[in-house]
Amino acid sequence: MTPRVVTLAGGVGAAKLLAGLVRAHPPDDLLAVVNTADDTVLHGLHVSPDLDTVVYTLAGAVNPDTGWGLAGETWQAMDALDRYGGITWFRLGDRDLATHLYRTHRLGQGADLATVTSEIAEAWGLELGVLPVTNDRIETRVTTVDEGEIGFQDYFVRRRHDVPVTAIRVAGSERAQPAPGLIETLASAASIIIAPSNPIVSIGPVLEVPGVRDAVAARRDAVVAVSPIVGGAALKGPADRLMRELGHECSVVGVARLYQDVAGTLVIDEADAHLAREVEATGVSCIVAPTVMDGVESAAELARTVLNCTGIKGP
Ligand code: FO1
Repeated sequence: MTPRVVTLAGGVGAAKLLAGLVRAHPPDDLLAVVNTADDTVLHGLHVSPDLDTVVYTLAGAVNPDTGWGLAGETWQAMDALDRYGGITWFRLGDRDLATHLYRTHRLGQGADLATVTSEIAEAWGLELGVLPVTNDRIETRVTTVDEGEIGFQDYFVRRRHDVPVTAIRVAGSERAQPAPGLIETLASAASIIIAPSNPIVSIGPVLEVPGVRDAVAARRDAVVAVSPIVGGAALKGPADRLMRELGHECSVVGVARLYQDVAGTLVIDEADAHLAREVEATGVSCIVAPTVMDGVESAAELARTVLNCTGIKGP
């Protein structure tokens, strides 16, 4: 059955909202379309951080302190790698490694990323659909003031996203194909949610896959975005700094401007209630609601708010 509620997702913020959505709506009617431009190849292994954050979070297995990787992890492989001076700044836990070993093995057998992702999601007992936005390799490349253009994980992890950025591009996006069935699913969706992920490096690459932005824009009245910016700041990660460094206003109004062609409604936190009229002035309807998810109950509450915006009544 084609899922009626489609969520465009990045990593941690999206995973939290999805954990609420599966409590507010039948999971088999939900599809998460996930950014893969954070993906990287390390130690010859294909790592898909946003896909894994979504799967691990919805499986209740994610490291709750970081929002990525597995809870209760051990680091024997990383410690052993230090002996050789191998790459250990990107922390791959011993059980997390199994995911990358399996994914790399299956891709090597010729399976596409969507197939492998559904195998991994099913192995973790997930009922909702988890789909990479494309099976093709796309890669966020970040131009920093001191190193020039580097990979996303070099920026985000090795440099701790603590270096000014002058440009962002998604290598490979121009020739990437949307994942099989994605365009049709967007066309027939009752509700499309843009999760509170980084608009520049998480949602941006999803929309940049040819055909996706137009397919979402065509359904603008059914599209509800949740602002990842609260009180002028990101709750986690560099979204606020990246918006400023790339010339966008770092506020819910700036988010509305980024999404105004694809989202008919933007949900903002009560902390930004005073900006609701300015959001509406961009042509995007504005809903004020608690958007800070400090647990699955608040996430489910936000999910119900979002679903109600598009006329989908929860069970
Ligand atoms: N983020 C970090 O800040 N440090 C890490 O060592 C790290 C390792 C890592 C391993 C697997 C994985 O799936 C994600 C990992 N992340 C790490 C998060 C990753 O950088 C994500 O891309 C960000 O969370 C942005 O989505």
